[in-house]
Amino acid sequence: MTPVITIAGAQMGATQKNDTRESVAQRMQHLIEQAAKRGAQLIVFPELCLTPFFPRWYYETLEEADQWFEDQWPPRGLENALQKAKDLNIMVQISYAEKTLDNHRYNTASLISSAGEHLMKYRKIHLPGHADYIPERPLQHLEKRYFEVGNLGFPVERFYLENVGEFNLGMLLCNDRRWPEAWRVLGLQEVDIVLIGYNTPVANLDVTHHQPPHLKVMQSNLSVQAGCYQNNCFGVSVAKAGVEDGHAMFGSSIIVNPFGEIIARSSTWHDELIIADCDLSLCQVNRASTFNFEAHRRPEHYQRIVEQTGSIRPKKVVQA
Ligand code: CDT
Repeated sequence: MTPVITIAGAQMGATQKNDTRESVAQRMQHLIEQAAKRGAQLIVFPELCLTPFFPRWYYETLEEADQWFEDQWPPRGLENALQKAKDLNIMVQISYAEKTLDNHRYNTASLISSAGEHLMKYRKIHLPGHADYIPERPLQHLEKRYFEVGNLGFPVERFYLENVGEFNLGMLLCNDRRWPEAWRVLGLQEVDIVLIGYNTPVANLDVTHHQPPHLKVMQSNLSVQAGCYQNNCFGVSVAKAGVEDGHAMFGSSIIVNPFGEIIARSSTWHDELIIADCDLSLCQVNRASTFNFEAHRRPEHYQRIVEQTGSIRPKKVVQA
């Protein structure tokens, strides 16, 4: 058996504040149908794929933002799209704002089997931005206000697919992709495929230094390419793109192989599929050489990674 899995990244164009859930679900269903037609066995949707990226809006109370949260499974309005995925025998990953029965709120991704069962959940750990309204900022990024830090760690689960065999799968959400620690925790569980949904604005949020859009795309790609190369895995990094209620997001969805190469990329700011045949045997190449963790890692020298959060400058100044 050749261990090849065909994976589709379903980039989504903008979703406006007034778009209905029905219209979003129809777009997702269309992407599922197209992906299945093109032979995909797994389709990956962006972060917060059911709604606009609402953390850019300030609500005084958490309850006012509840309109953007899902408190049932499957999420409201997705029944037909998920039934279609089941009929077409394709696994689906969706991401959404989750409100639990005991009132906790998370930025969450769920993996659904081709038989329609909920297989696996990840709750975003690296929440960017701030918790309070900051008047000087031209653009708010209030993920720290609306979400709690994920409480599930970075899980990797082992799955079996006929015609593919066994593979190990993990998930990250948006800002997580920029943190090597997150990738390494997945890599240490021998992850073969990392699914990543994101929403990244084109606008420069760092008020002290202008970073043009091309640089921001480069940094996003660099993070995923390095994560895949250094951890011997495929990465499927899928954006919400386009201008959402006046705010542009850069899109640029990619699929990356374990050598760090981009093997598929989007070229629009609209709903668009990117597809790649991912040969999982490639994950073994550097696992047996450069990145054979057992042979080469030196965890006795990595204490700072887990003992320290912020950086600490050396105390002594030496005349250079
Ligand atoms: N959604 C998300 O995590 N976006 C961030 C932008 C952060 S700007 C404060 C990202 O890392 O792409």
